[in-house]
Amino acid sequence: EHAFWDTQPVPSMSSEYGQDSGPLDEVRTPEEVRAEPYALPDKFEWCTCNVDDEHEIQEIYSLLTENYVEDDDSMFRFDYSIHFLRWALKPPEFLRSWHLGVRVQGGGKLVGFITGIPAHIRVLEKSIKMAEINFLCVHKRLRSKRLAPVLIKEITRRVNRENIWQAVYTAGVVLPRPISECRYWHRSLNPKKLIEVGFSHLGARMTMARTIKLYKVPDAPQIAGMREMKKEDVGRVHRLVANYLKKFTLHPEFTPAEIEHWMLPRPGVVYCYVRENEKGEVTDVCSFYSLPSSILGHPKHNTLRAAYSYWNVATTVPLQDLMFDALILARQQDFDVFNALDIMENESFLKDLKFGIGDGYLQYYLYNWKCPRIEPRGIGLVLL
Ligand code: MYA
Ligand code: JJ1
Repeated sequence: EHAFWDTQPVPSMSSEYGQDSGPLDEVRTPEEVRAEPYALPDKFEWCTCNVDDEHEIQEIYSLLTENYVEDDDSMFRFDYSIHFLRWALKPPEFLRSWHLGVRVQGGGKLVGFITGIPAHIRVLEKSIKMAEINFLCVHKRLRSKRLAPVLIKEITRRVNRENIWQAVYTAGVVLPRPISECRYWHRSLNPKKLIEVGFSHLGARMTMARTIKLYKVPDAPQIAGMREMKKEDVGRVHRLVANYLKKFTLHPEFTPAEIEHWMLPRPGVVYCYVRENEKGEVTDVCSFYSLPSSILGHPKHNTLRAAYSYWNVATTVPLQDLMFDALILARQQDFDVFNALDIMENESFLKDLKFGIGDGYLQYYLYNWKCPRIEPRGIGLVLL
């Protein structure tokens, strides 16, 4: 059933979710990890990608734009921008050797990719230095040739050489074995376009005019004092976010440098707004990132502009009011849809703010760590 995953330190699908936590593998030291890269099939070679190199980032962008994640009906494919990829792959303390590519031998075409970035992750009562694994991709023409297991083993080796033994990752597919199964919800901001491209459908007994009215939002934020986050806010946003995330069973533990990296606004990449009160205190923060999708084979529209809910903390207003402003700000920035998972406290606003449930799932996984199942509301981690 799972020729590869059955060899890995992950619980099997048939095992029970227990109450105990801890590593699944024998504890080792970096010196015990093989020093040589895993063997690739003939005609392929490993490369370490330099995302600062214009040509190399363009190759990564093309591989992903043409071959990365699609929805179940192959109508949309993620189209991470070059600026986004650099942001996602260069947080504080990132390692170049964890930006792993597979090329056709002789420095040829990039046909495979996988990445890791370092993060401190707390799960239940334990804080663990982990790798966050993302952007696993094999070119469509090379699918089902067992290249993915080699990419996963080689990134594991490179992570282990740094004395890191656990990883966290998400996927749309079910593998051995999810710690949590989450759902995507979608809030239409541009319903006419969403319907035209087949992202959503006109509801029963609904006209286009009624639908547009249903999803209309004000032109400007409704909460007094909302403004873009700036560099001087980093310390205060760090305290707000780091303290808030503690309430979730699974969450990252951010340093101020990481908050600056992940939350300071970057045009076209990440958007972050704070509420500053009369006393000059930052009391609330909301953020979202830009992840467009290519619209496959549509005569009129090429790109779906999607905003994804990121880190949100409300202390002086209901979370629902803060997220209503997030919708308004996303509409201002010309996004077509605002997406959120049913994680953290999102269930408290999804229905009232007219989000509808999507057809996509997001499974959360830990590598080499056994732990109890976690409900979506216990997940305090968003991976890009
Ligand atoms: S999730 C996004 C994944 N990418 C895509 O979905 C993009 C489009 N698809 C593709 O590019 C390919 O279909 C991929 C598989 C590359 C996904 N995660 O080479 P194969 C298993 C893990 O013949 P291909 C993200 O980026 C599959 O069950 N395993 O298949 C997080 C089978 O194993 P088994 C997956 O279709 C990634 C084997 O691969 C996934 O040509 C986290 C078949 O290999 C998947 N999404 O290529 C990776 N899909 O026989 C794990 C299929 O056992 C990280 N498979 O069922 C683990 C932690 C590592 C670091 C540890 C450090 C301590
Ligand atoms: O975007 C997704 N689904 C959309 C489009 C569905 C098109 C047909 N398959 C969807 N639309 C309905 C929205 C509607 C809006 C008005 C109110 C009612 C609802 O459901 C889905 C998520 O739902 N996206 C995907 O399937 C993409 C892949 C998701 C897995 C991502 C894995 C990433 C791994 C990276 O680590």
